[in-house]
Amino acid sequence: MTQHLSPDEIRSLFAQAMSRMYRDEVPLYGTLMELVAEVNAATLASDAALAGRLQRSDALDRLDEERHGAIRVGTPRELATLRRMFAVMGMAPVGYYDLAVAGVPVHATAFRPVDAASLARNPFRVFTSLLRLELIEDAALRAEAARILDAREIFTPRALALIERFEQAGGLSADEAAEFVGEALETFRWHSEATVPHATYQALLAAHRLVADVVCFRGPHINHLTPRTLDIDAAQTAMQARGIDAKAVIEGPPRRRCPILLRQTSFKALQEPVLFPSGEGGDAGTHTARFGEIEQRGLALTPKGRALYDELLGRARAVGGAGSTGDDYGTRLASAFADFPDDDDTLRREGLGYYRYTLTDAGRADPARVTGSTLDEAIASGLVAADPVVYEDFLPVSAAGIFQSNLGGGEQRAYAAQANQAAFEAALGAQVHDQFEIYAVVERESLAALGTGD
Ligand code: OOG
Ligand code: NI
Repeated sequence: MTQHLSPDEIRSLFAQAMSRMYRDEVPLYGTLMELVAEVNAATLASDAALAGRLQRSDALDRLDEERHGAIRVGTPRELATLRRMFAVMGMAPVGYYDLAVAGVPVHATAFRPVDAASLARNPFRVFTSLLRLELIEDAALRAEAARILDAREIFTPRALALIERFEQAGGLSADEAAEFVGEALETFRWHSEATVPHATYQALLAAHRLVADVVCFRGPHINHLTPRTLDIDAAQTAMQARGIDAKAVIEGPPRRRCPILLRQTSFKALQEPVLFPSGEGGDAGTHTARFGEIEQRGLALTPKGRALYDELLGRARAVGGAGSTGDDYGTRLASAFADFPDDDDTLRREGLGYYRYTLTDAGRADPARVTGSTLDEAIASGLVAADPVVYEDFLPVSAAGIFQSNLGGGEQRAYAAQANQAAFEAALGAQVHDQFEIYAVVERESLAALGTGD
């Protein structure tokens, strides 16, 4: 019997290979990685409590490896095959994100590891959007886009063969895995030659800039890779100090003592040279799609906490109808979020966030006292530590902000279309996991392992 490499191992190899490729393609991403590593080292050195918490929740070792990427595909077949490709790397679709409400004609999911051990090993995630062709108004253009997409193949024959091999054999050997990583990478590579004449590109660009990005190239080039910082405000300042053209506003919640969910900022997409296959020797132009992003992750919220987050964010964005723009946005955001508790004890006891419980040294030394205490008593007397479960997913409003700031145009539009999770799952060929259930399991299992009296 051949030894199979674990999907976690394959994911790590793939994430490393992807990071190397993107650093070569977009050198500014390398700069961003250096900057984030410096900020993280400084933050850890000055915050022993944070370092201890990350250590307890297995998050310290993974920190330098941690990042997410994003791609956009055009057809159900492409999405369904990606699902099978990501399964080789232990990544499953989690969550449904409707971006049409925010004026971007896609819906999406995040492929990521699901169980705690795999997340601790390497939480690499890929935000994956599917174009909603039906939202292109012009019927002739819509048909042309569909024809172009149907004619392309974004996977190498060898990648497809190795996916089948994985499905049949239940795994890949180390050699097969290495080959798979190289072949899979081809799907995410940038191609500076468009597959359509400049005029077609322009027509699709006019329908929506994102449509041109999805339809006019050989594959769904990775459009950003995002390292995780422990202090996004410091990283944002460092970005500006290095003259990087950062987005004006950090998406997500304001700075808090107890970070919640996800805060993100990015540098603007680059204008890159593209050759269009028209006339003799092609026709030179540019395309704007690829950028860099950094993020800070915090507490995963329960449905109750998330509802409060959505309400407060809505309040901050509604004032003056300015969305996340406008000079006073930071002030509006901070004042709206004054109503969100900002200490772990309250967040935990009000059921706003998920926590992972572990015995402290004192707790391990005195099991009888643990058994004789309720959870709250055990925490109060230092027998049990409650650490925030880290949010591993994305936020639709933030994602829309990231999309908008990186499409290279100032356009704002809205689609009347409804969210359509059923259509997305039909295209995917599977149902997406419910993120809340995943966090709840982590919390429940940690509680069960504790042995407190309640
Ligand atoms: C995806 C944007 C969403 C995030 O971090 O919220 C995203 C895209 O631009 O394709 O990556
Ligand atoms: Ni992103």
